[in-house]
Amino acid sequence: MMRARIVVTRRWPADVEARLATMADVAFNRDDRPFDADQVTAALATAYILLPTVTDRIGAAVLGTRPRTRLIANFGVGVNHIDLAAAKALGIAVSNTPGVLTDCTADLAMTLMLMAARRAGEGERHVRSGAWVGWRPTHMVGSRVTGKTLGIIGMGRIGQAVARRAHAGFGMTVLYHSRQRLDGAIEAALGATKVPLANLLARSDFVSLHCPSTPETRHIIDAARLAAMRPTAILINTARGDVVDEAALASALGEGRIAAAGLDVYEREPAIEAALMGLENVVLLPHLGSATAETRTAMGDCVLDNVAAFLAGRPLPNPVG
Ligand code: 8YV
Repeated sequence: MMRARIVVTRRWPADVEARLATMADVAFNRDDRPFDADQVTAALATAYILLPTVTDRIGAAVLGTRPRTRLIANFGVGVNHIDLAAAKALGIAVSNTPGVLTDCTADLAMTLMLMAARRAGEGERHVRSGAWVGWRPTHMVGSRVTGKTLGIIGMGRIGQAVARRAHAGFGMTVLYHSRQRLDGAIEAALGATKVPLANLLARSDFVSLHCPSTPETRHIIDAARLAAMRPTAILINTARGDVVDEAALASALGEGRIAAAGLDVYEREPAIEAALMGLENVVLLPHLGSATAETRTAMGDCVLDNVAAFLAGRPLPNPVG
């Protein structure tokens, strides 16, 4: 019997790759080099199922080549790199991996908040440079996190997980901006209040982004919204790079119009706005939100669940679009 052909675009945890290999005829990407547009097109032409990640651009151009692929099961929750409308028009199903990376991404948002407020990256660079001459009362003074006000933009699973940590662990006041209002009991448990975006920006000591990247959220933090933030405020982005106007952020940080930022994602990954690279008041991480051994295995297993359901003709556990 012919087994379904599956193409995996990047290396995955070895145990998950081994499980996948028992399910179908799989082409793995052993050297882990990112696919270019031609390779994505070729994969779509031959694979019954494609297993991509955020590093693959599956836009209208490659989908316009009339692919043989019937399922795109994404390794990751964000699907802004896939043209969902074009896939739908071609009858290609799409799935993602929600839920399994919520806690790790929320942990990383807290990491960035603490690092940016307490100048941890700058401090580490200082020690390693050999410039540290010892303790003094005025050295590398940051700002307190405990008890401050956190504004969350996008109050889905990850936004709520950040709110839980901030409220229960750090006694923070939580404001949020979201399309939908949370259930009153959830709001009470998280100590969270829904407010208009302008109000959130004016009141928050920390602003953390947890919305998906869509045409509506693109540059939701732009020059005007940065100007509406407090001069002492800190911006955190673990969502997608293009929800922030990176050039405007670099100007605001460089001119001290906001105090600091912590970024895990960028508009043109892996490229980063040159002006950000020289600034001490920004923490720059290489898209580590879901990067724990436990979560990467869980993400892989979640993709496999969707593949197994598809091959068995059952509904996808995590359909998108
Ligand atoms: C993933 C992410 O590692 O799942 C997401 O949306 O941003 C990351 O945590 C990456 O996207 C894998 O495709």
